[in-house]
Parts: sequence; structure tokens; C-alpha cells
Amino acid sequence: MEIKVVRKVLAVNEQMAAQNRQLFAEKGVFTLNLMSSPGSGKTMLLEKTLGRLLPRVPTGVIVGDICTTNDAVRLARSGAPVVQINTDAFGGDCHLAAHVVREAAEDLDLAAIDLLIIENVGNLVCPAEFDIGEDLRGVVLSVTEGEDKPLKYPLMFRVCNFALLNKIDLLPHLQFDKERAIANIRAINPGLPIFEISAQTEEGFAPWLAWLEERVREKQQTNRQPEETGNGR
Ligand SMILES: Nc1nc2c(ncn2[C@@H]2O[C@H](COP(=O)(O)OP(=O)(O)OP(=O)(O)O)[C@@H](O)[C@H]2O)c(=O)[nH]1
Ligand SMILES: [Mg+2]
Repeated sequence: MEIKVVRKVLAVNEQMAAQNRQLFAEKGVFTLNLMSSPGSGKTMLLEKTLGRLLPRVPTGVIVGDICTTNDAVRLARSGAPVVQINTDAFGGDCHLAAHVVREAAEDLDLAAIDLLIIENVGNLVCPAEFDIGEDLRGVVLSVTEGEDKPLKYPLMFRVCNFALLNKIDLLPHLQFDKERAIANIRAINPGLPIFEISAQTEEGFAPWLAWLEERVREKQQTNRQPEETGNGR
């Protein structure tokens, strides 16, 4: 009985996610769902990322937390439009669901942005189960969390399209075996692009931002193509 209820929730979420995906495609917005355990550095990464992308790549942010507007306040300093979701208002969900993202997106001017980054609730489990209509899923694993996390929380690493290994500035002070962590990620998801970065020092930012911008450009080209084909006929 309980399993049926969970299945129904996921089925309803999938329908909403498909609607979100259609809306984002119509508006020409590329969407990135950024996930990780609490404190791995999602917000700091986004603060620094926005600093480099704006105003060249008009970007909006939706940020999910159970409580507080702390992350929205930090991210709004960049000048990007930011909407904070607090899941505490509806049961303290440990993830963002598609309908919640839809509501938040209605508070943004989607026509004015090319990229929408969604910082999910800090949690390495539940967000992996909920499609929110995004184009790309990324997981941040920080070097203070332990090399075994991809093996212990495999779904997250399986559903993501890229991984960021964050806080590499701390490596000299830790026993963390970086090569083993990378091998563990690859054991779950072979071929997954992995970027080694420090949100603090911005080391490693150039390759990952170039890769992200390429994904945004690809989507813009795909969106333009049907129109161009149509005009050519
Ligand atoms: N040394 C170091 N510290 C970092 C780095 N990135 C983030 N931090 C620190 O890690 C802590 C958590 O960073 P946040 O950006 O708040 O992490 P988060 O993933 O957004 O956390 P939640 O939103 O609560 O899930 C802060 O004290 C940051 O200053 C990094 O690259 N190096
Ligand atoms: Mg955060």
C-alpha cells in the first residue's frame, strides 16, 4: 500500500517535470540541477560561478533549503535574480519536487535568462529520485566527505551528467585519496565528466565553466534549428 503511494507521487512528479522541461525549452532556458550533501560547497561554487558568467550568460537561480533564506541572500549579491524555496512550509521535504520548481520559476522572468541553475536541498539521497525538468544534473562531492560516498550513495552518481570534486585546496591537509574517489565515481558511472575544483580559490574553474557554457550553447542551437529549418523550406 505504502509503495503504491510512493509510486503515485513519483508518477505525478514525472508529469510535472515533463511540463517544466517543455516550458524551459519554449523559453530557451538551459537548466542545471545542482545536488550534493549539505555543506559540500554548492552555494559558494554558485557565488563564484555567477561572478564569472554574468553578465555574459544571463543566469537566474532557484535555491532550495528546508529553512532560511541565507543562500538566496548570498547568491543575490551577484546581481542575478534569485528565488528561495523553503520546503519547511510544506512538510520540510528533503528535495525539490517539480511542482515546487515550477512555482518558483513563475517568479522569474524566464525570457530574460539563458541559464537557470537550481541549487537543490543539501541531501545525497532524495533529490536524485525527483526529476524537476532540468537539462543537466550535477553532483558536488567535497574532499572532506570521504572517498566512499559514490559507492554508498550510487543513485546520485548514476543519475548525474557530471561531477565536481570540490575543496581541492584542502587536499594537503587531509588523508583523502583523490584517485580512489574518482575510481569510485567511475565504478558507478563510467565516463562521467569529473572536474576537480576549489570554490574557495577558483582553481579548476576554467575547464568546468567552458564545458557548462558549451552545454548552454548546444541547447540554444537545438532550439533555433527547427525555426531555421522551417524558414528555409
Ligand atoms: N576550503 C574550502 N571551503 C569551501 C569550499 N567550498 C565551500 N567551502 C566552505 O564550505 C562550507 C559550506 O559551503 P556552502 O557553499 O554553504 O555549502 P552548500 O553545499 O551550499 O550547503 P547547503 O546549502 O547547506 O547544502 C562553507 O563554510 C564554505 O566556506 C572550497 O572549495 N574550499
Ligand atoms: Mg547552499
